[in-house]
Amino acid sequence: MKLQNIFLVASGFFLAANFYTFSQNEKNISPANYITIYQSDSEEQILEKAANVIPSKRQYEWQKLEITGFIHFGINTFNEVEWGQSTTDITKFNPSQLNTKQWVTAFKNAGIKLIVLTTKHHDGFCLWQSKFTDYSIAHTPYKNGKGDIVKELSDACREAGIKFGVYLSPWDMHEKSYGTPQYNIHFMNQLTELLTNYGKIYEVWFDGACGEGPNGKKQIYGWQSYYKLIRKLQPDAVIAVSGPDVRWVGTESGYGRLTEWSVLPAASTNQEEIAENSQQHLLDGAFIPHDLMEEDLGSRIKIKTAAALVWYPAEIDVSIRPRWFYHNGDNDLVKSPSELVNIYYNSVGLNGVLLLNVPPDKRGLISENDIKSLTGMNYILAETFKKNFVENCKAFATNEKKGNEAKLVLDDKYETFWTTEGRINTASLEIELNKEETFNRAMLQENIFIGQRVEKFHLEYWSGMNWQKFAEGTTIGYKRLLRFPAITSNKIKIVIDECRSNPTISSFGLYLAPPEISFDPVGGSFADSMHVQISSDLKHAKIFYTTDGTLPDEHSSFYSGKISVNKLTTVTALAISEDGKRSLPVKAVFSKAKYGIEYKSRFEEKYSGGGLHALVDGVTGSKNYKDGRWQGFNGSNLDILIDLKGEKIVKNISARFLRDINSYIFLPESVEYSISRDGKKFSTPIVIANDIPQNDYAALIKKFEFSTKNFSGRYIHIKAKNISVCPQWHKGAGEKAWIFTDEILIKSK
Ligand code: FUL
Repeated sequence: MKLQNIFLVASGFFLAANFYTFSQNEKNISPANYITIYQSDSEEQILEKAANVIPSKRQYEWQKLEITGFIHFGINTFNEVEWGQSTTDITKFNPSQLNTKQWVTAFKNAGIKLIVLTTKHHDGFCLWQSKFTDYSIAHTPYKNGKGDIVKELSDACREAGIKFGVYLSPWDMHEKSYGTPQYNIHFMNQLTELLTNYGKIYEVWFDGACGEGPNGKKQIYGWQSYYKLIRKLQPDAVIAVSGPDVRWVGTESGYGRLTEWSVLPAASTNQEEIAENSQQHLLDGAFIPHDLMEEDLGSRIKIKTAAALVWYPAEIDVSIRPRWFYHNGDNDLVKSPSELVNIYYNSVGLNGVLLLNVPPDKRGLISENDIKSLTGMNYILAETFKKNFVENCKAFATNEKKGNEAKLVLDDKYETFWTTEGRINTASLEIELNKEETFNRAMLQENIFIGQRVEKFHLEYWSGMNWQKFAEGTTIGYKRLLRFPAITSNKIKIVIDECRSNPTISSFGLYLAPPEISFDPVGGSFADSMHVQISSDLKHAKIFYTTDGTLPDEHSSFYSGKISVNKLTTVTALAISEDGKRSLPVKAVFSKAKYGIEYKSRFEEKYSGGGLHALVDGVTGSKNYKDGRWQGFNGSNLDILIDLKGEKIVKNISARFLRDINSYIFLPESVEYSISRDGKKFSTPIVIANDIPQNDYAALIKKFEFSTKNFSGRYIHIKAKNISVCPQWHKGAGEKAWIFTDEILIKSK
């Protein structure tokens, strides 16, 4: 049977029945979205069944999007909170420059193909003109109560050719009927508004979160009715997270599993129940598996004991900022382009779909830092994947099936694929490149129309003398991306080491990413002078740099060896590879110490802040503890001695500390200053106690400062008292607390 036929059969089949069971004695397993396992099935039969579970058409269309966008926007944006309250005053909602076209452009330029909007978050505030509540945009100053952001965004998406999806929080703190059967009607009414008034909807996102405490309201959600309604009104929409089509990957870090199966055991182990509900199972939750945070969801061990198997792929949701909603204090904490690229490799590159949240600010715009990171990410990915070195090369397989030859892996078409004759579970395919090429990224795709099958594979290159392994992995699924140090060769081999049935490989690619720059040291402080080394991961890339803060290009100084710096210097470097690809420019700051410093307590190497002179070099950090300027003390105090290099009258002194309790970084309890002429006899310490709350999640920098007239001497002893362990109310209760400091500022004469 030809592939297209299989897909038509498969998709038609889903539309018709959504479900298929086959008789116990049937040999050829028909592909289906859900396959029952019988107690009499042998392990081999179970594997064959697993290999034939396939996505529904809507699941497949969704998977192909690869990167999707999330927008958290609402009354929380204006109060700078993550979860509002049932009584939050909504009249503060008044974005002054709201422009959904700007949002869509920012997402589209980043390669994002679908946008999901928080139409109603847990606080119950609705971004559209809902007839079923007053707690909506209609009762805010925005456009004199005439605004409708669901409309504005869905229109902007349509115009830009971007798909649109809705997040509607099942948990509703404000709605009076919440906790009663009446709420299900209310929820369905709201769902109906969203699914009928705004054009085509491609994703409905049901959050599982509910913060009602032990005495809170308990809602029995009418999931099946919700699902039925969605299928009726928007049959192409996937239902995500608390829904049957798309599963939460289990973390909010942006990183999926190294082994990510889209074929999972269905939760119910009661065969009669499954049989009885055979037409219903996708609607009644029988599909929802166990603990989604578990590392292993779909291995052979897991499927062996399953009652049924279902296609249930992973979505990886993560925010470009530390939090889902916009907070002013997070502006320095926007993930960098390279952090986003890492997320891409660990989500899309691990058989998942990335759902990247970029929250608009109070103006109603996506802010500059976020756009810069998105643009940087897109630049790196577009440059990396623009040329596939194996396209139209020659391929030979150890075994190939007529109509599904090895060469189809290289034709840049997802639907065509290579497979073997018979159900074998190891095979290999050799590719002869047109000439020797240098590459450091690889991409593999399985044809998920047929199923997800590969359990283990590796890649080899021909060294001129023998085959050398250079990359390996477990599952492939829709897409697997691999990164490795650059290799130059003219022949490579894909080896499928273990497979659940005959492998079906759709596509393979080899690419060269733009060069990456590294500094040694990465930046930092020195006493007199310092040597700086710059390198690129690509051997033959040329490096250019500036030392005046401007952006380098190919006309800037050519880097030919170590640079020596003896004053505060910003070095910005750019690498250009042999094939003309440019790195993003990378900056490093080198600073000269103003005073001497001696440590009596030790900072952690990982957070050295730029070394032994960092606290007295005049350079401060941002609110991002990872910016290389912060020195971290884990569980211990900061205890230092500063040498002013001569007797001085100190008029003002302060030490800067960071609070970022998300990262276990607390302000010190107090900071003590004492002074001495000879470094032996010190004045009675002046103690500056912390006077601001620790239990606030917004990152903040605080100066522990004092001014005086009679503080003179040469040596200053500074001691900052760590709270030592995270407090009881904190998620890290009992674990070591950090203090982070970046600078001691001294005014003297
Ligand atoms: C969670 C919610 O509680 C957060 O506020 C956010 O919306 C995130 C995507 O899902 O469960």
